[in-house]
Amino acid sequence: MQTTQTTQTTAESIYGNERPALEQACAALSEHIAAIRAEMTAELGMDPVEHYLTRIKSEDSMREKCRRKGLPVTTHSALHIIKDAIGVRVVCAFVDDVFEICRRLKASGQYEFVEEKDYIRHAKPNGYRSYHLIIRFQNGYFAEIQLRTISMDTWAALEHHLKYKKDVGGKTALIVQELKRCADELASTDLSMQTIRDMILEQD
Ligand code: 0O2
Repeated sequence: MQTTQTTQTTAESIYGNERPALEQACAALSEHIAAIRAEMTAELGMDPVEHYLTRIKSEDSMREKCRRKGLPVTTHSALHIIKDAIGVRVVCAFVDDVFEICRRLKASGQYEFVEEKDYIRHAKPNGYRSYHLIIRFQNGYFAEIQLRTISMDTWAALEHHLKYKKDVGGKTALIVQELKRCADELASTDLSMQTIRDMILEQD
């Protein structure tokens, strides 16, 4: 075991004394996304972001994730092995804006891009769609950025809610199948909405 790792007691923060620095990194990322949003709003004549959220993963969720991954429940695991202590979710009206925000984040050269998961072009088998980026800040902290459309976000929220409803009896297979169908229909609507937006922009 590395000597730098400290075992946390439940009374201590799993983030140890690094929480203020973590919050600073989260705020800096949030400001960067706000700046990209402002740039694109000026260029497009409309705000590409419907809403966005930032969070530091809660103490309980982080501890639970360490255990689930078979990691010691330490500050080192939380900040340097698990990569979503900082989480940002950017929700756009149109799918092209998701990819454009992603492109601008990369072009900024401010972060190392550690991992990228395109669940938009390659949806999960259950229908989940979203674009995930894991970035590393210069100070070594990681953040997960999830970018998605309103439709994708609505589906994910509903699916998350249903996942924790325990008593679905023998209907599980039907629910899974119906959720997948809804995800595919929403994806098709996203494409139609994008086409309509493109037609409107061509008029300008
Ligand atoms: P929370 O509370 O949202 O942070 P890992 O992060 O390594 O444990 P994985 O599967 O490699 O897991 O990462 P992935 O696929 O990038 O997913 C990470 C996050 O995406 C999840 O975070 C969810 O927020 C979201 N997500 C992924 N798949 C689904 C899905 O099928 N349905 C919904 N509703 N959300 C999903 P956490 O840590 O689970 O939770």
